[in-house]
Amino acid sequence: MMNEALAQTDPEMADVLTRELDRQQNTLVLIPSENYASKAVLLASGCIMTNKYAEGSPGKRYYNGCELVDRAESLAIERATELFGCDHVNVQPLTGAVANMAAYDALLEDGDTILAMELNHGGHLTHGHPLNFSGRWYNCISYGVTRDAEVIDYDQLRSLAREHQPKLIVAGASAYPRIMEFERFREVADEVGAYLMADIAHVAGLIVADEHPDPIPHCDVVTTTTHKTLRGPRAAIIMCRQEHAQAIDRAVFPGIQSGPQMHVVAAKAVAFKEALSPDFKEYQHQIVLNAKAIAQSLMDQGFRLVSGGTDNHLMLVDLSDKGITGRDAADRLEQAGICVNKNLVPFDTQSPVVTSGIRPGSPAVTTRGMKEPEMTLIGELMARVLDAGDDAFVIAEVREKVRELCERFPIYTDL
Ligand code: DSN
Repeated sequence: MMNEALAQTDPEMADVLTRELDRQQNTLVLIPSENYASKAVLLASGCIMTNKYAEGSPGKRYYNGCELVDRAESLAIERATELFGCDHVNVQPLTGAVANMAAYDALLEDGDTILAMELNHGGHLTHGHPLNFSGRWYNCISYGVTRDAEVIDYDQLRSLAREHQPKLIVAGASAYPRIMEFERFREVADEVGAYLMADIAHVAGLIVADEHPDPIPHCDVVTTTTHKTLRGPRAAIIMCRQEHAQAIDRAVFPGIQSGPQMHVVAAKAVAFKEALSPDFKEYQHQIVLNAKAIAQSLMDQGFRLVSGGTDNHLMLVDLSDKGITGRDAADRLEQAGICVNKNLVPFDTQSPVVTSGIRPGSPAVTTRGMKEPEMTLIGELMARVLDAGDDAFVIAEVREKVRELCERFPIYTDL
């Protein structure tokens, strides 16, 4: 990766990348939307196809010289179709936000009503936040979680759907530690004649490994990023029923995007091949076991977890009774070499830049080969830091233990 050409052309950037490699190698990454892509995926992401324009789709391009990018995109399509069992897939979206934009554009007119999960309760910016295109272009109504059990309030979902008659219901979250019951969403959608879309960006890997319920049989459209539990390149795809295929493809191009990033499409194909392997199933199973082990360890140390635990790859730690905000907790953990993100918890009284919680997850540390004993230790180390106040000695001591742990489970040793 850090080859001579880069070092000669741009030593400053070569140095930045060397240091970022060192950071990733020597940090415990617990951000649940991050992962370590394989060397094969990294190689494809930086491949020769970065040079090629390829508007259109395989066999129907606006540029010549597309024979081999056609093959790359066809491989991505064939493998995604097999992996998810979908009717149709568009593998060109650059990001999850663009995939959601294209899905809405294919199904809706401006001003139509969308019913989606509240950001403060675990939803996503593209699910109707007033500052996002979704909240500005559509009439967005939000459902959330119950106050007591902190799980999706399906009664509220139904009554909001009856009241507002949405054209689209979105099932999906970026900070929800429990499973999504897509069948129940479908029942509500059918009752009010709405389309149903699932945004499975976080749990896509779990779904293909049967560690989470499958949305495909229940949904008109399913979007996902490819770099979280799926462990591919930083990008997205859109899957849909055949009846929506043409509208989805047109929404992606020429509706929103022009030239697709064919090097990233090639990397998606590689990631889908990896995800079709039996090893990937085992990896996803271990992600869930590991998340449960971190959750148990934190609860054993006296931390409150939203909904009392996790069924998937992440958990929300509510710090409101600990005298520390999510922002300060994440900053303090980073000093000790543990990288998490601050996160709103349901009914949070803090702002999104401060928050009362953090959102640890297990995908990246599981990629390193760590199992339950290491997860228990990670929970203990987190608790030591969070309970330590500004005690620099404790933070330095934990930093050393984190370094030892990272050295025992190395990554990218030959980059
Ligand atoms: N930023 C992603 C996450 O961390 O969940 C969502 O876009």
